[in-house]
Amino acid sequence: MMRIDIISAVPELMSSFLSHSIVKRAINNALVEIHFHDLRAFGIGKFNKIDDYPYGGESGMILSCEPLAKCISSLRDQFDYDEIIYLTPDAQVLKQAEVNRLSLKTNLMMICGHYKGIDQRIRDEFVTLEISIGDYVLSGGEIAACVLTDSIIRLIPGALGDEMSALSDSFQDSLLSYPVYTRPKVWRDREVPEVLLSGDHKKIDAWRHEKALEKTKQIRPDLLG
Ligand code: 6GU
Repeated sequence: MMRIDIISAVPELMSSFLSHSIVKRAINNALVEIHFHDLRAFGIGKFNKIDDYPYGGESGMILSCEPLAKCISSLRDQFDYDEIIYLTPDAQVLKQAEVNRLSLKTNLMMICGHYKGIDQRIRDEFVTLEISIGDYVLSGGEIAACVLTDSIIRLIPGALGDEMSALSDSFQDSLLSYPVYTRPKVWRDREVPEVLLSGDHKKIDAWRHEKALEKTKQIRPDLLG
């Protein structure tokens, strides 16, 4: 069973997203546990303060060391983490290969920061892996933690159900997905490609590979190296 602990100042942003669909089934089938930890509970003083102004000036607030350290330490005392992950735009961009690797782990911790970040010393002291989900800026790490969690959990054996397979996903073989069709055969004069109706699975596989290659060349040539 995998365990994911997510630290955030706004955990309620994630609980709804991570209690539906494939993630919900994985939780119900005891494949994974997700635990949210409200950083505010580790805040300092009468107002449970968790952030402060950056040294050197600049706008925005930075998550302070002590509340994060207390929260991370309390978890680390109880569980042996394979990775302590900080979600941040100033990091390596997440790729499917890394998701595949993380899906084999047992205990993962994820830390969500304000978009201006967390004190560097927390990164130096605790974080073992830093991940960005793309070259754009979000207002916090929570959406990124949902993205990472979803992408990992759907790969746990049993999460997808027998009728689905992650092996045919876009990116799993460095190609974008081929086009797919369902009934009816003709819709607004647009026909389903003949080959898909042929029943010839060798021909269908070849067609799909060709289409995937074509699409990848056109819109993501960087994936072909
Ligand atoms: Cl992980 N966090 C934030 N705040 N923005 C991002 C991101 C993460 N990844 C891409 N943009």
